[in-house]
Amino acid sequence: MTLKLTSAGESHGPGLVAIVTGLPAGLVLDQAAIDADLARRQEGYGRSPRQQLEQDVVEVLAGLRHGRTLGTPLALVVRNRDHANWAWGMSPWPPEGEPGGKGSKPVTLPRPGHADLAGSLKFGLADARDALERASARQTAVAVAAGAVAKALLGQIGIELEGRVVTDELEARIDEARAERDTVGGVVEVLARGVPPGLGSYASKEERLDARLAAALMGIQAVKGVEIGAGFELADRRGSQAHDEILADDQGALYRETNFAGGIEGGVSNGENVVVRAAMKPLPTLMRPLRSVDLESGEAGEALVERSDVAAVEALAVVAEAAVAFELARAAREKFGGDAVGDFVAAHRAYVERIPWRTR
Ligand code: EPS
Repeated sequence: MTLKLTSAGESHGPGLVAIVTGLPAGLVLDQAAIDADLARRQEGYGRSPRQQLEQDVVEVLAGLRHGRTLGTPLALVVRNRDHANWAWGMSPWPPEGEPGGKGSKPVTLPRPGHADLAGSLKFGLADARDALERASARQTAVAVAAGAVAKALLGQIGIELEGRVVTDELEARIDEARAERDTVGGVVEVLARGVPPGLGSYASKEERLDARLAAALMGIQAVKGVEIGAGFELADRRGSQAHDEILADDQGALYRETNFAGGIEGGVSNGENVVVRAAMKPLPTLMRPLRSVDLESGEAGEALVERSDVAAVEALAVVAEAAVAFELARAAREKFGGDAVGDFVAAHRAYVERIPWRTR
């Protein structure tokens, strides 16, 4: 039993789609809670005017009846309001004749740092818009909706998540960058409480929880670095200062006083809070563009300039939270199984009752 997310959708196309398979039946989903996460993702400082245009809401097309999952594929849609402004340029079936409108002019000056060049070369595209539209972080809207579903499932077994920005004085950095027509990145952290020991496995690299969380975070647009627990800092410490001593309370429950491991040892959760960080590079659409080469003419030029964010670090905190939630939910489905949510919860309870662990 595993959880899977498949998504589709372009930034300025009609909408974004996600299909989540492997959910148990009977899980109560609250549309308002999903929409609240979609709104959180849009709220951050430094976002593009696009965020005033979009007021993301989830539509459920399948897999839910009377607010409860059916144990069948759950189909989610988040529509792109901005599509109306790009209709011809992004229409799947443009009208007869020469297509016109916003987005129809080919993009031939790739932005360093975006998928424009690599995507054009890979797929043999004459118009980099065919690459950048899917590569866009707009896709994270529907990933956040799927993450909210995963959080509902995790909530059933007492796991809670919190994503936050780590970078200090972000707003001031954003203001400075905006004034200089530049962009900034930053670091976010996700903390998961109540994760029982035993999620993930060292049996293979694909099963390691740390590898899976790293892949989930690296899979988010603009993420260039991931660390678990004390991460890179551990490389400079002595072993005696880097590992978390194992202690038992008077009930015999095991605990740690430190959590340098970020809740994962040997690729398996150890019962402490799971703590992961992701570093986001500065966004690649610059109002004062970097040098580029026109892929049509071969002439030197300046990269594409179009409406974009100055920073999306606060959004990343929400997106990373969703990604970690989905991966933890996937690992929990593998461990506790169950066709009905009650079976899943009962398997978790039976397990945690027989191990010497107390919820953090
Ligand atoms: C993005 C470019 C911007 C961002 C977009 C990601 O879009 P636009 O060019 O339409 O202003 O706003 O992110 C979103 C739309 C979103 O909802 O997060 C990019 O190139 O990756």
